[in-house]
This record gives sequence, structure tokens and C-alpha cells, in this order.
Amino acid sequence: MTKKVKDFMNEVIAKNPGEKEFHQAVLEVVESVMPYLEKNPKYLKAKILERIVEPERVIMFRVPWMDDAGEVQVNRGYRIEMNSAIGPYKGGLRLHPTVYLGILKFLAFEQVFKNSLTTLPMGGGKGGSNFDPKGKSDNEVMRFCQSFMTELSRHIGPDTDIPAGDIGVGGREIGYMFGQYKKLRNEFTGVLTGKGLNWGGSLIRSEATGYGCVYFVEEMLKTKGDSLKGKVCTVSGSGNVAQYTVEKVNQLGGKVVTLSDSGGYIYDSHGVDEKKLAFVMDLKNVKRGRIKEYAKKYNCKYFENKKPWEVECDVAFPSATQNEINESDAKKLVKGGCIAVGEGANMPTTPEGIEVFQKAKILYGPGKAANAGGVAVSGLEMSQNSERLSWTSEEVDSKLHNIMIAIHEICVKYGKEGKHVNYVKGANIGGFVKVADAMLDQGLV
Ligand code: NDP
Ligand code: 2IT
Repeated sequence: MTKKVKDFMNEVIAKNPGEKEFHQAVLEVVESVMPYLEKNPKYLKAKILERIVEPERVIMFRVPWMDDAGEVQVNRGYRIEMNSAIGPYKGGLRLHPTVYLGILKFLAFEQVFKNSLTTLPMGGGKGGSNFDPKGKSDNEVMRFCQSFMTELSRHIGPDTDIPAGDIGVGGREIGYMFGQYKKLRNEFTGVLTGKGLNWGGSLIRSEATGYGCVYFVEEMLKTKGDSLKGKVCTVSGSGNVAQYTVEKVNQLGGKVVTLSDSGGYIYDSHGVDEKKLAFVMDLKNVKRGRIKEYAKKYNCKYFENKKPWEVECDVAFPSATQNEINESDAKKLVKGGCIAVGEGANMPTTPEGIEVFQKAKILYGPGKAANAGGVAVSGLEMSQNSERLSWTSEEVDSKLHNIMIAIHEICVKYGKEGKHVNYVKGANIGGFVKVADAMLDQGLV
């Protein structure tokens, strides 16, 4: 770490005490962009870095709701409006017991660069709550979502801030929140994305993050004259991103041998085919059960409290949560012959893990590039809402595919180091430049 980076980080840490995930996300970007800033001192003079790490606005609020037993419950809600230089704040909502300011600020910060990479006009934001949807009834989830939106509705709008899903927020939650927003405002607008297809949602939004991540990996493999055909893939998680990663890997001729949840992972050497994937979707999206049940149903192994990175693979798709691949996991992956990593999750690899991948010179696609397909199709949902039209799935999928190709090109442009592409550097600088230039254009605001 250079002295300049260290001094900068010391300030960030002092100003944002205890927010370790936020420090981690900032350090990764600052290390990448500092050499670029030194060559382009106009950014240093305008203190773009100091400004870009400070959220434009942080909203924190009380979310009271009543559980089925008639007891009052209180959660904390958040919305981080990080940066609106290139468009309205855009980013998901996370409902998970681990949620606190540091996690949402890391996610909002990543979102700024990711959204810039999509080529669409979207600023960055993120929100959520420490509410745990696990084990709650539909009615409890509805009452929570209504209370959460009652406050959030004052701060968002289709041209101001447009939330969407993330961990613990899918179609059900977006539905309850949209209903409440509409009731409060008496307006039918595209204030949320990931909506149902009958009420303003876009085709391919559910598929977008997983599909996009696989398209991105296919582009990385192409630079080596390779493809996903015949590749053995490990996937973590079994939620939205994991499910559609499996679907697209299968379509492109690869084989997925693992899936996981917070309880452990399943290993299926025959691969998670279309029929088994339908079982997983019903298990996770309708029954809200545990992945362990897959092992029972298909008579394969379940590894409790373990992560799938000990399984040999060609390509790994971490699609669960932050910091799920540490240094030792990364070493196991490289040793097992892994040639590419596509991050469906946000910041799933620790800094030490990233170093292992970089040293081994494997194709490492960081989340802000590889998983940008989700928010990209959210952007397309916003366009369709503004036009009051809906596009066919072929149209949306083809736009998504082109956006992932464009993101890959941006990474190559800014990340090429001789024959090797440093996708971390490429994504960070490529995402940064557009936002930084817009901030320069708009003056000291
Ligand atoms: P879901 O809620 O649909 O699924 C999350 C999955 O990850 C579940 O299988 C869950 O298991 C597992 N998981 C969550 N937290 C942990 C944990 N602490 N340890 C182990 N496993 C965990 O979320 P998504 O699929 O939408 O999100 C997955 C990742 O992708 C997140 O990092 C998210 O930020 C990122 N992402 C999502 C996008 C989207 O469009 N949805 C877009 C871009 C990125 P369990 O049920 O046991 O908790
Ligand atoms: O991390 C992400 O990019 C998301 N959770 C999706 C955000 C969005 O606005 O679609």
C-alpha cells in the first residue's frame, strides 16, 4: 500500500469507525484508482475521492410492526443515497439480520461504480433492514414491508431514488412495498424495480443477475479462446442469483455441481439439471426450505457448515454473500484447477483471496462488473415504465447480453496489463471515470 493510499484510508477509517466492510470496499477502489489520479491531477485537486466516499445522504429510521402473536417488534431501516452524479440513486434493499450501516455503505459504494459500468444513467444507493425474513409468515413480512415503506416513501421516487431487491428481498417483498407506496402517493410509477410482470415489471429481471454473470464469464473465457462448454462449475447460494446462474451455465453446456445456503452445501457430481433446478426454485422461492433437502431428494452428499470451494472446478460462481471466499478458500480453488471466477455476489472475496487469484493470473471477474446485469435490467425496467411499454424477453435478454459485453470491454480498456487483463483495476477505473467527470462538470455540490 502506498503512503498516499494509507493516509487516505486512515481518514476514512477515522471518519467511519467500525464499518469494516465499507473500509474494505473503499480500499479496493482507492488502490486501483490512485495511480490513475496521479496521472490526472484534476481529480485530486477537486477532491473527488474525498467526496465520493461521503454519502450524499444517509437515512435511518424506526420500523415498528406487529408479529402474528400480537407482539410489537422494532427493526431499523436504512437508505444510503450515495451518489447521484450520473442519474437518480439506484440499488437494492437487503433484509438480513447482519445488516448495519457498514454493510449498506459498502454496498452503496460498490453500486456507484457498478451502475456507471452498465452504460445506463443511474446513480448509486442501497438500503434495507436488520429484519430477518426467515421463519416469518407472509403476513408478518407484509406488515414489516408496509411499515418500512411508510417511512421510506418520503425519500424515494421514480426520478429520485429507485430501490429494488437484494438478499431477502424478492418478488413478494417488492409487491408489498409497491402496494404501500402506491396507496400512500396515489400514483402508479416505476418507483421500484423487480416488479411483477402484470404491474410494471420487466421480463428477464429475475434472470438478469445470474444470466449476466455467466455472459461476463463467457467473455473472459473468450479472451483465452475458451468457453463454458464442458466446464465444471461450483456455485454458492441457492437464491435468485444462484438459480439463474445455474440455468444459464446449463444452456451454455457447462455443469453445476454445488449449491449452498447458510447451513452448508450440496455436491451433485451429475450436475444440477433443468429438472433439479425446478425443484430448487420451488424449494427456495415457494416452500422457503433448506438446500439440505436437495441432498435427500437426489441422494447426493450434503456438507453441513461448509462452503463449496473445497470442490475441484473449472469455474467458480460465488453467489451468496460478502467475504465468502477467504485466502484459504481461494488457494483451494486455484489448486483445484479453477481458471475463472465470476462474482454473482457483492464483494464475496476477501482482499487476501483476491491477491491469491491475481497472483495465479486466473480470470477473476469482480462483482461490480460481473453482477451488474441485475441493475442493468432494472435500468431497462425503468425505461419501459417511462415509455409505458414492455419489451419482449428476447429484446431485454439481447440488451442485457450487449451490456455485459460492453462492461467487459470497459474492463479490458482500463485493466490491460500486457497480455493479462486485471479486471479489478479495469472495473474500478472504468466505473470511476464517468462518475468523477460528471462530478467535475456539476461543480462543488
Ligand atoms: P437471495 O436472498 O435470493 O439468496 C441469498 C442466498 O445466499 C441464499 O441461498 C442464502 O442462504 C445465502 N446467504 C445469504 N447470506 C449468507 C451468509 N451470511 N452465509 C451463507 N449464505 C448466505 O439473494 P440474491 O440471490 O439476490 O443475492 C445473492 C448475492 O448476490 C448477494 O451478495 C447480493 O448482494 C448479490 N446481488 C444480487 C442481485 C440481485 O439482482 N438480486 C444483483 C447483484 C448482486 P440462506 O437462505 O440460508 O440465508
Ligand atoms: O447489488 C445489486 O446490484 C442489486 N441488488 C440490484 C440492484 C437493482 O437496483 O436492481
